[in-house]
Amino acid sequence: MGLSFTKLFETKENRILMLGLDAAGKTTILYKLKQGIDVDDIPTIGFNVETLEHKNMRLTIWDFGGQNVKRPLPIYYYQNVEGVIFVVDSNDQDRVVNARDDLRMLLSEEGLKEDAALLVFANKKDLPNALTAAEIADKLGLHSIRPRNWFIQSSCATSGEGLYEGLDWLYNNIVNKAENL
Ligand code: G3D
Ligand code: MG
Repeated sequence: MGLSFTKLFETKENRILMLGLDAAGKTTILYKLKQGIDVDDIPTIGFNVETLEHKNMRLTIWDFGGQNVKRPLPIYYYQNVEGVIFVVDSNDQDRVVNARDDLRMLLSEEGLKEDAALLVFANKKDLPNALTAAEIADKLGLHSIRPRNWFIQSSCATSGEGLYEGLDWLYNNIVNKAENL
């Protein structure tokens, strides 16, 4: 049973939303994962969308411009979303509180499935004032958002460090869910 579901799952397109404050590193993450190169000059006007393959899983990642979080996305963007990647600039200590507010708003979206996984990238860990992943988790209040599955991974989008660890977690989470159907 599990196996056949895995097979089904593997051919399925998994819809992932990537959100976070402006300049957190979303677009850098998307194109680092997509092409393995640094992209300095792809501005996000509206959104960027790319499909990537990770361990037989096809992820379609929607990267929305930071300011859009304040203006909720139309409900259809949340439908059939298997996972949300929320990107935080760990070095921007002043705005972690804004990130927390946006995350709360996002998680209360009616269109978002209860069991959609939440992966947080505590990004820009290379910068001198970067908070640790544990500190970011506390400031975002992640411990109080159960029962949703969440995971926080520190990352450096420019070097790519941590990005695949995060995707591995997302992969395991989505596969396990498909197997337990
Ligand atoms: P956004 O799409 O979330 O708005 P971007 O953010 O991906 O456009 O990134 C904003 C800026 O942060 C970019 O710098 C980008 O290179 C930088 N950045 C992204 N991730 C990291 C990281 O992990 N470490 C460091 N040091 N910088 C990062 P510019 O100068 O192009 O605005
Ligand atoms: Mg962007």
